[in-house]
Amino acid sequence: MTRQGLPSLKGLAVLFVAIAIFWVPFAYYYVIPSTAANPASTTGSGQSSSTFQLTLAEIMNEPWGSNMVQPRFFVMGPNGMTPADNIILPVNTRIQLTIISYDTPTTGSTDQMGKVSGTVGGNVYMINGTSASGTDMMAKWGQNVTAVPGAMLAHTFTMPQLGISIPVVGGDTEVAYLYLTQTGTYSWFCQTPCGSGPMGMMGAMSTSGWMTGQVTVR
Ligand SMILES: [Cu+2]
Repeated sequence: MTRQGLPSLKGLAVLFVAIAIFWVPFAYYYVIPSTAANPASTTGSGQSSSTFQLTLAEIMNEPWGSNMVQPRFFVMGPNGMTPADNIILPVNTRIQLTIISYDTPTTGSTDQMGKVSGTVGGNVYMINGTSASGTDMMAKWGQNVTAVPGAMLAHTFTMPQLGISIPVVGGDTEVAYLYLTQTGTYSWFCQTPCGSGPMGMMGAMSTSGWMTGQVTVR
């Protein structure tokens, strides 16, 4: 039995090695594109020192007035969370904009509002799972998108004079790259009707540092 079993074991080993070698080019094919799609690897290629980081946190239920809560954007930086009423950005510099949302979809958002525009590459890298409720709203944990459905949209970070709009999905982190070539002061605002009042355009939507503000490029 033993003498007869040995050749078949050797045959199995040869087959195993052959299968392993067969898969090498395919493994290469699959690993390389997924690594290239990761923004972290593109910033790690010697350009990180010249990349300006802007991180925005978007939270729901911030007290507005005495008896109302509203969603609000904050700038996250070395001084903690500060109001986003006047965001300073450098001209002619690669900007990594990260938006971390702790929120849920806004009723009345449209597919048109969910379109990405004005970013480097025309897309936004979306990472799921930052929500306290842990809602996984998209099929993948990270992917580049050029638009999100209105039904998923919580807010947008839109600078129309610069042609830039980034959809903000509740519970997601978004990473976008910007490159601004003109100085000046521009307005930013959210497009979704996320404020108070019958049209959702009051409260946060009409208060600087909440769902609207200025961006100074210099
Ligand atoms: Cu909003």
